[in-house]
Amino acid sequence: MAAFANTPIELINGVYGRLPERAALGRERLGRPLTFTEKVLINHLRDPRSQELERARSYADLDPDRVAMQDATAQMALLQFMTAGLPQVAVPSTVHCDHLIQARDDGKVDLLAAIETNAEVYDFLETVSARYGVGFWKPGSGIIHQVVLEQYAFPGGMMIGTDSHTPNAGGLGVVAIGVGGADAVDVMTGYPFNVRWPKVIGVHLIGGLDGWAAPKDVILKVAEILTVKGGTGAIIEYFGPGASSISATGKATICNMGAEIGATTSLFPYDDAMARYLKATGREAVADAAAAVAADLRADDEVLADPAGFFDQVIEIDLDALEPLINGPHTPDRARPVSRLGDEARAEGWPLAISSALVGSCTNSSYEDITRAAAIARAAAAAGLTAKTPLLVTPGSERVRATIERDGLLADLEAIGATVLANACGPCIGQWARTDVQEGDPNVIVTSYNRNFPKRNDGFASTLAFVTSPETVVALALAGTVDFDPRTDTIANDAGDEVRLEIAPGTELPAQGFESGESGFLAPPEDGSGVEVRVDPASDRLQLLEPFAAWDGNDFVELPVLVKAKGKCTTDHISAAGPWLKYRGHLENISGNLFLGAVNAFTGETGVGKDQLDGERKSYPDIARHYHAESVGWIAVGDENYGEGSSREHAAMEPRYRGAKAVLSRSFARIAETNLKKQGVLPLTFAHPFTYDQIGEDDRLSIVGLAGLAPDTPVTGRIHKPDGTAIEFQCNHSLSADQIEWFKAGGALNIIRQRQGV
Ligand code: MIC
Ligand code: SF4
Repeated sequence: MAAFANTPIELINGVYGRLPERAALGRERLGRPLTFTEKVLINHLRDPRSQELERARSYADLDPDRVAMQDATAQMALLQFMTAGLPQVAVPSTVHCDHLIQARDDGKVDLLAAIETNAEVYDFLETVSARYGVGFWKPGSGIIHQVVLEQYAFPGGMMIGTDSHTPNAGGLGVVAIGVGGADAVDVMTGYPFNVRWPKVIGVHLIGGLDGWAAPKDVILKVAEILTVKGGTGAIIEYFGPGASSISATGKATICNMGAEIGATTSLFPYDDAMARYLKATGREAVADAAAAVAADLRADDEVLADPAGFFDQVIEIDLDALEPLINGPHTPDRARPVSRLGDEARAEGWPLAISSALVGSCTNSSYEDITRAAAIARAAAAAGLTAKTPLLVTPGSERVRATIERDGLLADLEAIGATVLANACGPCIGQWARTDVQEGDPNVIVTSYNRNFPKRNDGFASTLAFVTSPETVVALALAGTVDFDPRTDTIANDAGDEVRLEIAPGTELPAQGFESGESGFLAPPEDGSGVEVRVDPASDRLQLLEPFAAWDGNDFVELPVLVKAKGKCTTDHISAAGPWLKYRGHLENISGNLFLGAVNAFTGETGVGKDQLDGERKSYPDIARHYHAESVGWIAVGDENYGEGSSREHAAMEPRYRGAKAVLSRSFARIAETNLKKQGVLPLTFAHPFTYDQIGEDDRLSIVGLAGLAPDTPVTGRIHKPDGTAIEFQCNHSLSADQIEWFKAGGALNIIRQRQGV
């Protein structure tokens, strides 16, 4: 498969060529007009005539146009692909090196250090990409989602990416879904992508953003309304006059953070803002091709006229009335207007002083974002202000970096004291060599990122992180305190004058066009079969994978509970990032972090439980290692929305590797649930949420009747108390008939291997 630095127009023409006919087929089959979401999905169905299309029930087989992988997840995805026996990937695919660069000094120095520290991993990713026909974006080229938006996304396209913020491309009208590596392997091996046919939530935007309100505030508001699990099983489709008033990159911000409400993805219909962005990024032909099928790159008129009749839920947001918001700490749906944070902080006993302010991440690092942030900085500097806290800025891509440098915007930010970091994830994923505070120091950071789970940015549980727009981050950095409303409050300069900050409309696109910066793309050779892929058996960062064993046909009987997690158990709690990112290609070593962040429901401790084999209290990874060595299977118990957050399949592969048989929870986040299924671990939800409360530390759990496991049929479990009594309970599962086969085979990859004859 040839891989290019952009999506060939022939591929796009192919998608558009069949779009009107497929949309007509969809209308005929469903007997009604279609949402935009449905048109894109129907246009990518493997079997559009007979695929069942019941929202929130049917599992659909889809053929995405491309696969994107970032370096921290690509390692496991490609290690799995290597065992599937294919000579080349079957669908255009790319790898993007963005997660492994640690922020320490500044962009240039940090990039060079990362190239040295991660040489083995980058070398593996580069050679494995060359070998199997995958395009490779070098470290420094940018964050996967910005690069995808600039180079590959096209309205009406469909893609999957091994990162939960893949929906960023919805800003250009793509159905872009975040997945675990095993899903990517399906598509790269020519099998369809299997996902539940979604519900569709419509968000009607009216009015226009003004003053300090930014696209980020739209999604912070939606997160407040829907909460971290309200989007589960749904695609969020934006529409209305307010939608077309937002730039393509602003739309991308909104779609990006749809991951925080559990949505399968989010998207906007095609409009002039998208056409302008396509043209500014050198894709005039794509804009022209899209214009020719524009009627099918949005919902049908009947849907727009009566949204409530066609969407499962409709939310209306008046952009004129939107106030700048700031969400946190610990969860991205805890919203309040920035004007109220000071009072809340006082009431909660949170520090008012800000210890660091950070602009960037895949969510908010576009040219327009930086123009708004830089304009505030420029006016503030002219009025004699500088930032009162460290201000760290990560450009989203090399293209954005080179352009903002040329246009003097970096200089504006530096003039108030900002440090420009590498074009990478950096502190957003704990790649932050922070020395100004230590564990235990209560401190507040404000970021324009998307997630704010405990320990995520700097590894410290005592850091409280709030997410907001880049412009509010800069304002708060200048004020140095969260007790500041940028719309009304003033800041004293050195001369003692009270300065009111100015907010100006951003510049959507650079007047002089984008600079390309240093090219970061490496195309694979036409024939990569001779390329040697290096994995040193002695490496502590990379390890070839062994297939997992098939299910032995037995019920799970009286298994210990490794962990019963209380409250949030995100993928950051299950498999932390930060310092652990270095083991993302080594299943055994990364299993050293298993459940280190989980809060023990029996004791309230973090990361520590009781080993049922020897009665000792140890860290969860140590207990799991012990059970594994003794071949004792085990079960994990979770609370609501288990596995929220990232797509990292390590959160499923590590338990699988260490002998987990099932995860029982009150509810699951979509990607985490699929990842467990893919790896052969049963995700089960309690039929009665109180069952969770009945499980004690020394209890054993059985799951019985597995030979009869069938779709839509509950499963029976038993809690065995130490006194010999037992409580029976019911669980539900969402496995389809095909997914039950994954379980029986010991994981979906084993089925691909069997079919490939390896
Ligand atoms: C994240 O934002 O949590 C990450 C790091 O980008 C993850 C992927 C990973 O863990 O590698 C995600 O969002 O999927
Ligand atoms: Fe990277 Fe952060 Fe975006 Fe994840 S959310 S892809 S870590 S910038």
